[in-house]
Amino acid sequence: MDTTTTEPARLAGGDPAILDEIQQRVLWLATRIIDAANHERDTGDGVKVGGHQASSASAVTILTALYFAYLDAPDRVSVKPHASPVYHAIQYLLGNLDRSYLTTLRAFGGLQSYPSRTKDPDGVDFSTGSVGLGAAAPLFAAAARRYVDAHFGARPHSRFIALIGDAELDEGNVWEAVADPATDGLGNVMWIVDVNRQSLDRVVPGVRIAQWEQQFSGAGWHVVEAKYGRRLQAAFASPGGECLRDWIDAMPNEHYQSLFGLGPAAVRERFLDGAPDEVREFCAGLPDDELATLVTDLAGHDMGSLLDAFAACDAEKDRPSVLFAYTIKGWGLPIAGNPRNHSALLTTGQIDQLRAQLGLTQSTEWDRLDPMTPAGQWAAARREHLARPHPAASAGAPIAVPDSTGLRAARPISTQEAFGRILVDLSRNETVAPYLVTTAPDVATSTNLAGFINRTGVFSPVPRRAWSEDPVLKWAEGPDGQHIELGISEMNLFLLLGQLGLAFDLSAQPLLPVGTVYDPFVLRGLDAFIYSVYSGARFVVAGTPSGVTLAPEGGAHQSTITASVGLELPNVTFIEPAYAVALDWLLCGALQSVATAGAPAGAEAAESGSYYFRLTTRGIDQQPFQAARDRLGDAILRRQVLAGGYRLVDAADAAAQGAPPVYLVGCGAVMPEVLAAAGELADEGIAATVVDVTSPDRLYRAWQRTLRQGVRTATAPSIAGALRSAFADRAPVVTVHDAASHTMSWLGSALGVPAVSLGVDSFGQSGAVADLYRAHDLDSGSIVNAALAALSLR
Ligand SMILES: Cc1ncc(C[n+]2csc(CCOP(=O)(O)OP(=O)(O)O)c2C)c(N)n1
Ligand SMILES: [Mg+2]
Repeated sequence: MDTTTTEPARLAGGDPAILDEIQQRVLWLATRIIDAANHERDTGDGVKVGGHQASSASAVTILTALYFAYLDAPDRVSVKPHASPVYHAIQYLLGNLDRSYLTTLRAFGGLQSYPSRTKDPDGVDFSTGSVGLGAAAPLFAAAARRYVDAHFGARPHSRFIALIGDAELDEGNVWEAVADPATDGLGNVMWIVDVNRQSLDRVVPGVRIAQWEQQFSGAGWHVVEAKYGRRLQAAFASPGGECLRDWIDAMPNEHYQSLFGLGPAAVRERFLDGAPDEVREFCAGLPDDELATLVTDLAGHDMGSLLDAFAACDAEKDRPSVLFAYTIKGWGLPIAGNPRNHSALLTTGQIDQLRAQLGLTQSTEWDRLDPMTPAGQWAAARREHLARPHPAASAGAPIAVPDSTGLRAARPISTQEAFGRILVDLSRNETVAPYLVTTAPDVATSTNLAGFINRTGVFSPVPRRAWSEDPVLKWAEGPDGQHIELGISEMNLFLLLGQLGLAFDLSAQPLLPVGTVYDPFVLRGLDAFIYSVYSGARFVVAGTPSGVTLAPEGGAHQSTITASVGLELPNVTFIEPAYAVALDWLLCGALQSVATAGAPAGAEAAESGSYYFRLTTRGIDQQPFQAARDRLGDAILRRQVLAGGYRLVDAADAAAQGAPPVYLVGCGAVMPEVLAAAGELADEGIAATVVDVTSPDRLYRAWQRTLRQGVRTATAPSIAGALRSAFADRAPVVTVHDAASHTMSWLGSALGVPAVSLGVDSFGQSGAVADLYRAHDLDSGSIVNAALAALSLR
């Protein structure tokens, strides 16, 4: 393990005194931004505003060193969630944030509590908030960059940096990311751990830190420590000083941490509590205040030590680096080191004192650094150094994705199989193929990506020899490969998809990322899924196989609530087609939308998010879809399929002749049972129209749009167009879905008719499809009974 040197700091052009002046101002502004949010804004609701002065303070030196002495324009940084005020203070001092924002932390339309790519005004590289994810995001962004460089030519060199809290290392997703071979060897990655030895509730036990360092080393990372500041290092090196290091190293974090809240005399007493005689002797010659300053001199607040450590990380070219920078939570503030300081706020009196201490007044407190001073000039120089072109300026013309691949499906086929065939077809399309990149957490073959992989190969930064010939799967690995294989981590899947889906911005290269995952395990990666789409990433994910239709696999592998998740997740369009050609149209449409990522306003697709396809392995007869095609024609049918639903069987004639009408509304794999039920009902003189819902999400959104429009303008809402074209008349509905019945139960309200919703509301078990459908009332007999029930509710 490396330890930073005691050599004089190399400040990359920044003068130590200037950098210190700047960091004092950063500390002030970050602290005051939170203070103003809490003490000067009347929200009128009595809810505490909050903000994290102590967490921010511990990161001030590190972030000042990064932005004012280290970063280059192409570098990208993830800032730990609770240091967002520090980030904004720095952007303000660099001239990238208007002064008016400084009093808007946590206000509507103002600075977000945690750094947000999509909501903050000052160019956040990575959103953070859910701890652990902000650490992994730059690592996967670097993996995405490596892929882009290999396929499209090298971009300007970027370093991908994460500043993370020490307690973030408790999150499992961090270790999943570190351990995956897809992130191996990324020498342009540096994680900086803000080791303030405190989490939210407690002082982090010292043993954790040693263990974390070993885990990084074991995963092949370069580990650096910036632990002791130069004062302490000098003391250690002085005659008799070695015992001081031993004593501090041996001291439990809880003991060390308790020093910060004390006055100088009390620090001596606490520090020497239990100390060996030689330590007492060494300290005897030091006055109290000097001793207190000395023993709390940590390298994470020593600019020179930090810059040396950054340089040590830079020097390591072929593996990621992690720097453990020891800091003080609440550094420079009266709440320093207090174990309960996570949410503590300075009082107005303490703020007044800090302001005066820094030589500021109420009329100068929000000022930028005076441009006539060396610090002001340095900030201006750094602003220029860090300026980068707007991403749209570097993006080329959007990728031209066709409306369909012309997929033919004569025999029964499942949506999963069709999905594989569509991707293979697109891999033959010269305008689309270069941009397609697939990824999966060890389920590529079982989710039908094998055909695509056979054509495009597996990505590896260097060619790898295949040792066994497989007649079915050609697992050729090299820099041209277009499938990125991950270990079994659904968090990694969604983090990588997210970063591939942000390559249009972070690597100036739009891609068409497509991921696959067993549908039940979408939930295993859900926080990363949410993270990625909240960040504005654009990708397609297929959850397959899904539902109890995966009958023999039993309850542990059968998804139920994923359709609701897909429907409800913002920035995601949820799609669950039953038929192969519908999937073809929908998947091409989704990729067309993803392809517009980063396009200038106006050229963007109507939906500016990601796509979640829920698919199955149940082969179903395609003839009914062909009949609908013949009846409606491709132009109309395609429009309705894309809008969310169409009439697969139209019983309007029977209804016109007096048969009582009912709608059987199916989604996905259950369509054969729905069609059979319609047939049985027709035999009993009931006009059962079958609607195939291809996207409950799009129908729901269309409905909500008209409702909200009505609410906002205080006018009577109309029925949404997408619903009107699928449901021509008012008639009771039965919804049938291999997913929680709740997913489509709103249709009754949307149409203003009685509704009976069939779906899977309990855990499944192993069996045949027919067994499972019977057990969950998805068989045709149950659907018929549900239709009769719905008719009786009229
Ligand atoms: C996934 C997740 N769980 C819980 C939280 C609540 N939380 C916010 S900060 C924090 C402690 C963080 O400690 P650390 O990472 O050491 O940050 P610092 O000491 O720098 O504030 C917790 C538990 C969160 N933001 N995200
Ligand atoms: Mg901490």
